[in-house]
Amino acid sequence: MISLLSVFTATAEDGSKLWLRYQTTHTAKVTGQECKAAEILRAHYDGAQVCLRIDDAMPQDSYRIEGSHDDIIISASTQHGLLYGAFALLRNEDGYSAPYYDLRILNHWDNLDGSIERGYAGESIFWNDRLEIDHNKIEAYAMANASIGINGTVLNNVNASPKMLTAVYINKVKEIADILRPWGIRVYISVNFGSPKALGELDTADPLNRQVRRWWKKKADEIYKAIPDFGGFLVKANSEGQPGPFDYNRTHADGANMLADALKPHGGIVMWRSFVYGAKHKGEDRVMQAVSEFKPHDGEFRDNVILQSKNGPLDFQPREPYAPIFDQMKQTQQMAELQITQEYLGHSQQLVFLAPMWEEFFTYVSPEKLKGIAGVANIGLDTNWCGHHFAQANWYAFGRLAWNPRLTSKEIADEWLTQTFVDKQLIAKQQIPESHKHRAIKENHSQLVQTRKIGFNEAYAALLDMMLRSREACVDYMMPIGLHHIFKFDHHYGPEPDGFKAHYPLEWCPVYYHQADSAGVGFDRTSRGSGATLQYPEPYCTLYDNPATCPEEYLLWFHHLPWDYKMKSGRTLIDELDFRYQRGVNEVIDFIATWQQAKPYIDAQRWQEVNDRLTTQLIDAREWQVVCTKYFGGFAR
Ligand code: GCW
Repeated sequence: MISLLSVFTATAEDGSKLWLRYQTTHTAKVTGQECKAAEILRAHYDGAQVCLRIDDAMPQDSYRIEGSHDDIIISASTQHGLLYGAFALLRNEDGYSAPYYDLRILNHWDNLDGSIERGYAGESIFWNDRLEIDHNKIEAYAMANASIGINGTVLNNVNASPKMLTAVYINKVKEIADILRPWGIRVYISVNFGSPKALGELDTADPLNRQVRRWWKKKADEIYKAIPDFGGFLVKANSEGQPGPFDYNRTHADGANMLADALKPHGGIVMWRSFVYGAKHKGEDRVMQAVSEFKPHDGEFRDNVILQSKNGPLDFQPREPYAPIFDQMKQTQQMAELQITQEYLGHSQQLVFLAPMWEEFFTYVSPEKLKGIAGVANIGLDTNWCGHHFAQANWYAFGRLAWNPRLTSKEIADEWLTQTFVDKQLIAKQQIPESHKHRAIKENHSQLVQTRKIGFNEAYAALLDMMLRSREACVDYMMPIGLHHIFKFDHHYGPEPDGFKAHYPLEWCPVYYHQADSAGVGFDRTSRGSGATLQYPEPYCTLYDNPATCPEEYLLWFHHLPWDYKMKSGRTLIDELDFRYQRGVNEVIDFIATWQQAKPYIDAQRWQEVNDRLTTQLIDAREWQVVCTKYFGGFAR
């Protein structure tokens, strides 16, 4: 009898392998195309033979897997398609698959000194003061991305150093590009709009100035000479102090188009961010400013410009309504920017699976509206890459959703959990017959019931459930019923509902966002208030404008309501707030119990590390609850 404990409890693991915990088999004879896919399958596929075939007629990056376990054919039009097929085969998938988006891009907010803005998993894997590139690390990074279909990466922070465009750094970008290329990953960089001036080469960065235009063209030529398949630029302009076209009384379109013209001959693109506030429409409700600023320029952008907007109109809060800019820009190509790193969702201390949030976004913004997806990475030099073992699931989920935005959170969580925490391959290798397997699980289950209460299947189901509930739990214990941005300045970890204007600018100020007073709480964004509801098309405009029809999860985002306002539950608003804060805390307690019960099935190191963080998460959740219920209760009671 094979002990299931030894099957499921792998030897010490530190998370460094991510979801790629393949056995090394060397059993498969792999014929056809010699490429990365062949190497991977030769090392890790446990069937007898695989043929890799190029079929020019197939769409870019798509693949088809046919045949039986021991005699597989993978077809694709390129080696990258074959690679995606190889990883799919290792996930036990078959059939045809094609990516929904051509642009599946990670954004690294990595600074050239190695620090990472909003990074919670150590220093940058790309940059350090020594300018040393760790080839093995980058190769492992490439493989992980390729395994989930990510095909582009922006190597530096959107708050970009002009130095990125100097010869030294362009050379480094080339070095990284050369490592990533065989894995189907293109490099992009963030550029500082003021670079020609900041580098002391010109005395202006005016996008309509001829010398400036020539400077960017020459820069693009220089980059493409080193990196022929370079992807293009990502730009944060006239936002949070970054330079931009406004500095010269020009428009976003003037700025973006100048860069687009420089890249166009080489096939490059410009991803121009719409995350702007306080520059032109100072004083206007911050969530409305992107539309105010960009809508007048709809239709003015070149065809190689893509407007990149965050999923919500504010800033990556645990819950926001979708950003109406996705509806408003009708003649401009758009991308969504999701934040994988958990800036506002507990950093790498809290277990929060983000796929449900992104799934929610796609129910409002139809995937067809977008040209591509960008995700702000949560990757650093930490051994387990992401700080929290479960934060790896967010990187995974991002890639899978960029490949197929119709996948459900549950499907993704299931895939990830199986690959990351369960040793199915080991079971298969030991060839336990299906019937035997069930018996083994059952016998073991009854044994474990006495000591650990639940069997593997139940533990697995509970872990899956924990992942799927974790985002809603976070919303509950941080900011339920549409509350937002009541974080501590400036690290955004922990509550500060009394944070007020004297401390920092209005647009970052908790009291500005919740507007609590003795009369009630919430931000009036209705047609009678700031008018933000008017930026939404029907049916949302009408739905959101009326508290009776506004979904309760967005209620205080759009409405200022009295403390005794009657909620659907029958509770008053203040009681409902208390109820939800408590519910959030209860969920974390439940996650801890789930993790305890799953202990027999999880390797020791990862179990302990996750357990430590769950303990922190509970302390944090309680802090949110205590601070916020006390603060709001002070007005209400
Ligand atoms: O979410 C905010 C962050 C900043 C970030 C900015 C942005 C890179 O607090 O750290 O800067 O958004 O998205 O540009």
